[in-house]
Amino acid sequence: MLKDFIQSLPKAELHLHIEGSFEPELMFEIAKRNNVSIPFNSVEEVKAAYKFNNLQEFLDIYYAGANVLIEEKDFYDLTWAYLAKVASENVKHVEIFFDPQTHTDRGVPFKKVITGIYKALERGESELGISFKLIMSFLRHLSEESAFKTLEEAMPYRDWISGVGLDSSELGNPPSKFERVFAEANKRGFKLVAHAGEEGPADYIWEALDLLKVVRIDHGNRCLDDTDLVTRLANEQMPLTICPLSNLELKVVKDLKNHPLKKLMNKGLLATIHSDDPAYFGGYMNANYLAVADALNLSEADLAQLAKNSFTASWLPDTEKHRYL
Ligand code: ES4
Ligand code: ZN
Repeated sequence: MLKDFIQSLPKAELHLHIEGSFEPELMFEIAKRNNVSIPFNSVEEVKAAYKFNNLQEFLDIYYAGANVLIEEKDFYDLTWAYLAKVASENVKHVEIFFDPQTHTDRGVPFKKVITGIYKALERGESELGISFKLIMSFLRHLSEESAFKTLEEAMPYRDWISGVGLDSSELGNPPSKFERVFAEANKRGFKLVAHAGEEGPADYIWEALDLLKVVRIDHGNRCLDDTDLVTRLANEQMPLTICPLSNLELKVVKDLKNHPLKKLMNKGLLATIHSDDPAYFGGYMNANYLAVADALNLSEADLAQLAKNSFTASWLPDTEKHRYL
């Protein structure tokens, strides 16, 4: 069975927003202990509200859900629940995003957010054998100034953070808006990634490469609109972290049968499969592999290649990567 084959593959998760792994059951539990009200009466009601026509409709609900997270323990519990889940899916390595501004803008200190997440990641490494990297993502709908402020707030935790990213509302917020912040982050030794070409045009992918100097593109689906860009991405073996169920739920694709993954692979691009916001989009890593495998008739060889690609594209040292290649 394809399902068992997917389960058996060691995989690396490289595109996961930890706030997007917030399952309704845990949301109710944390809301209760923090005395925060949420506009839903049951888990079923929450899940029924998860119907999106585009990225912005999702983001509005995603930020509302995150309001429940206040204490260090909340971030710890969120991250631990995620790691326990993916340990059961044979995920061996995770490089996860957190969105500090989602929390600091509501008065939750940076320290509580990162300490909760980091302690859970350390426990995951020692108890579950899942290695990790942490990526701090700037919200692109906020200002350059706010991103710079966040970069400064992160400096006491420099050693805990491997890279910086760029997420949230893409259209109207091109990578160029953050050129100076990324240049500064680069100087400070952070690895750089950015969401580009999810809803936005191929031009935003060029900007992410040339202005931000990223080492991976998150999503990047829209590169297929531009043949010169495809050539560039293939020549550089630039990873594209593809999220099939996210693309389906946010109407980036109408049907998974139209998903560009197979085309990307056939053009020699380094595509990888990830889950983005699994609590909102209906599935973790294996569900994403299986959904796209079924829709596109992927072979076991294709799936094994995608799982290998996830390690190739990771920031594990070569010595550790090679165990999986
Ligand atoms: C996101 Cl799917 C997606 N795109 C952009 N930003 C995000 N933040 C969380 N999920
Ligand atoms: Zn994302």
